[in-house]
Amino acid sequence: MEERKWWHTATVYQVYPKSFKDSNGDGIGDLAGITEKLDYLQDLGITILWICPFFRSPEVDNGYDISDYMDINPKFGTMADMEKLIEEADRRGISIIMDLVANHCSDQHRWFQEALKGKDNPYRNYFIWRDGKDGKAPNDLKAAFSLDAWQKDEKSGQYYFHQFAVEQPDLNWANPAMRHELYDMMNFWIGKGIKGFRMDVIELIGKDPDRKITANGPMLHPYIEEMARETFLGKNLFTVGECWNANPDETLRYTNGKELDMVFQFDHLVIDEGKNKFDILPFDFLKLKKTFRKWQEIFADRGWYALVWDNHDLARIVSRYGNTDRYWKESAKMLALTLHGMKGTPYVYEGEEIGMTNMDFVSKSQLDDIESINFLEAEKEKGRDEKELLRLISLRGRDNARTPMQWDATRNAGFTSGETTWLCVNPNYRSINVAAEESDPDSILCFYKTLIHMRKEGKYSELLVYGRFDMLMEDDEHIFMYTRTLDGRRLTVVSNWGDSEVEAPAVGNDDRIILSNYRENGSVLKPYETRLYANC
Ligand code: TEU
Ligand code: CA
Repeated sequence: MEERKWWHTATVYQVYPKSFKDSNGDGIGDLAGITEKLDYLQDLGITILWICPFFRSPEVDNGYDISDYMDINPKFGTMADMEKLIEEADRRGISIIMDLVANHCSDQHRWFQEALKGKDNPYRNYFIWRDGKDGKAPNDLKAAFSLDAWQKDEKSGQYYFHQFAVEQPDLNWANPAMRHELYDMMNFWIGKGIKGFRMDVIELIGKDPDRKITANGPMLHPYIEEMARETFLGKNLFTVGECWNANPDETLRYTNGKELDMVFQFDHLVIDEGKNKFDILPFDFLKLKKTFRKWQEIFADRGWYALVWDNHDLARIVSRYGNTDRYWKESAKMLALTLHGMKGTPYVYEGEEIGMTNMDFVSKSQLDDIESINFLEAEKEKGRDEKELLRLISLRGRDNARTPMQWDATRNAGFTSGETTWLCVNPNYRSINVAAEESDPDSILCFYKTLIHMRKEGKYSELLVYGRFDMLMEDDEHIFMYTRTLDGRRLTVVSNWGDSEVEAPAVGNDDRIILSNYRENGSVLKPYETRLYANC
């Protein structure tokens, strides 16, 4: 039996502070807004709250470009607001984990401003500088939110390395002074009562740009081990790393006890991606199942898995793998049970629990995200049609996840008392909102609540948390079916992933349905029907 950890029974809720709840009417979500909604989160049953960056930032990448790690973005409030939030969350049994952006900072950070002063500045070596080659960048590495990963500094003539926007210079992890300053910062937050970290693109910190190695670099694990020892290890905190390129070996290394508790990997969320996220391929259901089976098996008895559909970088899952035309509610619940029935720690991204959908962006002025805007501009230059590009952005752009949380049917979805919001509210808030779903026992929200509580406590908790996973009917084109077993007790999840009826597969004689998205369950599975059976 695996060693038990306090977070094994937890479901994590992710908040994007700019979009969750505005407390002062300026149209921007804030920390006091999160505090206002803690009762809602407690009622939902979540026990870990991951809050995206709330630090000082010029917001080129909405807070993932940090200019002061130990200060609060004034738009979000003050340090006193943060302290209050931590305390109030703690009172409700909710542990707050913060986003650690350790691969890069903002070009407005004091370290970078100092570094720009010249080659002799003590902070120069906090970043990665190289001379150009024949008047060009040192090599052809590319960045995520701009073309080249090297940016020339006219004053010194040297280039600095950045894997994201030009305004997000990469930190130089080879410099121990820089590393220890980051550790001090982490310990500062641990001292404030933070219970752990979600580590942004942590897989990139071991980079070796001269050899064109970015993810999974040679020094990656030594750095993480050192960071763990210097900060969170042995303090009963919770850590999760963001690792787009994690393979099984890497992942087991991350979770070997000396590094992180778990990592996010996204294989099941890129199966319909071609060259990049806006190059959309047909959805391959069999590949999806195979991917889940593979990762569930890897973590069968070591390490731990993060179960995730949605986050602030992804389009809304019900719009992607569900069906928002005719089976919005059914498919949202089906997706929820399919994921939450598996082994690992489930993550719920704000609004996922009420079935929030993608937005239909029809003009560039509605967009905020640097990734989408840069994509739109670059592709337009190549002669592509703006309408078509906006269609792709509406399907996959990050702003889909960032439209304000839909609390009720009043103006601006009850997100703000103000007239305007920093990003448009999805017009479907009149029907899709928390208030409507709270008063409806058949809602997506209530379904999520049931799943979260079932994992946390009660009769099926242990089975859901520790039960062995076995995929069934892996070659079936419509049905996602698996069992979780422990000491002869068994749960079976059966989901129909299509909009037509299919024959319901046979289950064990003692199995009875304990949860479903249809009131009546017969010998066929209705469109998007999902069932949870138990033999105990
Ligand atoms: O995202 C990691 C990352 O690699 C992104 O480029 C991701 O691939 C992209 O958003 C998918 O469309 C993290 C954060 O989650 C993201 O919000 C930040 O913009 C990024 O790091 C830079 O800090
Ligand atoms: Ca505000």
